Amino acid sequence: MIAENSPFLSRATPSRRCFVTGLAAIGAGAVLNRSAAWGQTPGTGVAELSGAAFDLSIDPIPFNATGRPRMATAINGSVPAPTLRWREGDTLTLNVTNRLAEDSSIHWHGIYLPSEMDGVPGLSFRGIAPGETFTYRFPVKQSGTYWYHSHSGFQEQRGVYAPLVIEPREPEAESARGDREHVVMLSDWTDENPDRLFRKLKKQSDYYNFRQRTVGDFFRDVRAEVRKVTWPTMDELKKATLVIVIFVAILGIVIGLMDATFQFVFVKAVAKLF
Ligand SMILES: [Cu+2]
Repeated sequence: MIAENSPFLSRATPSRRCFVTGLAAIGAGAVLNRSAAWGQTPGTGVAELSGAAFDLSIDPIPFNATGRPRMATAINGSVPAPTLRWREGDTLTLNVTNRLAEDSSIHWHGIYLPSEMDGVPGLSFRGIAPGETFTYRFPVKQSGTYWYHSHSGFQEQRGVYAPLVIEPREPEAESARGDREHVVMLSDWTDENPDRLFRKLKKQSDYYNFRQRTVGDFFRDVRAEVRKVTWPTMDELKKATLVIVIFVAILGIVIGLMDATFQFVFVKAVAKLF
């Protein structure tokens, strides 16, 4: 348990003790992180959990990021999953319950821990079966900002990812502290089934590269083409006009529209202009 006045707790959850879990925390997180609300996906809160013991539940949830209702995969009802705040030196207990219809897992990205706690299925961990709760237990031997995510199927792409912030055991020097700390996590979302998306990319890696031209491309092309054009000289223009006039005159004689004498005078008059 962390003392109420510790810098760790006061920065993370000023109004409550540790072990904040469940949906209720999302509301609390949203209030505490009000300044970050502009970055949230509509309909989701920014949850933040801190302490040394966590109950995390992986569930499917209805999700609407684009106006088209879809299903996402959430932790404790949150997409992205709740930010976890740990403290260097603590030994953590993380109970992760899989409420999906398929295997799941949580991989603690970049964290030093025993291999069986790493959370990558197929190595020294078999994954978390549907309905099962797996307890991760390990000491925190580092500090810094990391992230955690599912390592099963495309659950990460569907929402099972979040930041991990580990406070150093020794408080930072006053001079190294900012006035306020913000956690920024960027991600993207597709309404398309990520399995299908991946299959398409495996078959054709440029499938989503539409090669659409832009207005900028058009003006670049125009500039390049104009540079290539060699404009005719005045002399060349005059000669071309004369050729056309003679051609029209001969055509006139051939089809009998004009009198031959008139033609001759006409052509001579035009030639004089040059
Ligand atoms: Cu990872």
